[in-house]
Amino acid sequence: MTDLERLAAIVDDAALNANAIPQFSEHSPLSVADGYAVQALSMQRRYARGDRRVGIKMGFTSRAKQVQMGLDDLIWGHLTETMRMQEGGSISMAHYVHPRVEPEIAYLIKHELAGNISPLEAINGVAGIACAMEVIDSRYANFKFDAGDVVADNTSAAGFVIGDWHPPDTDVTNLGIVLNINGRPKQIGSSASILGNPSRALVAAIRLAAENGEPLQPGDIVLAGSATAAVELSVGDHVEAQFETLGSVCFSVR
Ligand code: 0L1
Ligand code: MG
Repeated sequence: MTDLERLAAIVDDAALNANAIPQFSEHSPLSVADGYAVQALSMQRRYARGDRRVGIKMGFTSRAKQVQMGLDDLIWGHLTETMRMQEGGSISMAHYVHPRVEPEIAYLIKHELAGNISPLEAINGVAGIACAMEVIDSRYANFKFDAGDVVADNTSAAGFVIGDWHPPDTDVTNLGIVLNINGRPKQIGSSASILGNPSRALVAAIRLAAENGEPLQPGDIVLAGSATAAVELSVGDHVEAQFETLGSVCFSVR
C-alpha cells in the first residue's frame, strides 16, 4: 500500500464510520495535487462498496475563502448516490461527525461538457436549475484542515438535497436566499455571493472535472457552492432553505 492509499483508507474509514481524525498535514505537508490523488483513491473504495458518482460539488467559491486557504482556485469533490437526501426527509446524526448545512444552487447537466467554455455555453449544456442544500462534514477534528487535507477529504462532502428542477434559462444571478432552522432565519444571503454569479462556478466545475479526466456527463449534478456561511446541525433541527424564484427545500435531523 502506498502512502496515498493509506491516507485514502484512513479518510474513507472516517467517513464511513463517522469518526473524527487528526488533519493529515499535522504530521507531514500534503499538497493539493496529492489531496486530489487521495480523494480519487477514497472514491474508488466507495465505488467498490457499490456506491456511484452522481456529480460534483464546488467549494471555496468566494475569493476571500481562497485567499484564507492559500489557494488561487476553487476546490471540488465528488457527489455519490449514498449522499443523496430525500427532500422533506430526515437524516440521522449518527452518520456524521459534526455536520453543517449550506444553501446552494444545483445544475443538472444535459450533455457532455468539458474544457474552457463560456458561461453561456455552459448554461446551454444544462437541463435544469434547482435550489439545493449541501451537508458538509469534515472528517477532521474541529473542522481543522489545510487545503490539501480538505481536498483529500472529498471537500467535506457528506450529503445533498435538491428541490424541483426549473428551466435552464431561469435567472439565478442574484436570488435572495434564507436558511431557516426550526422556523428562524439563521443565514440570509444572495446567489450573487457564489463567485458573483453561480454560472462561474459551473464553468469552473466543467474545467476542473475535465482536467481530472472525468468530464461532466448527461444527468450529472453540479452543486455550485454555498451562498452563505455553513450552519451547524443538531438533533431535532428542521432545516429549510428558501430561494427567491426557485422555491424551497427542507429536511430534518434525528
Ligand atoms: O463549501 C463547501 O462545500 C465546503 C468546502 C470545504 C470546506 C469546509 O468544509 O468548510
Ligand atoms: Mg458546499
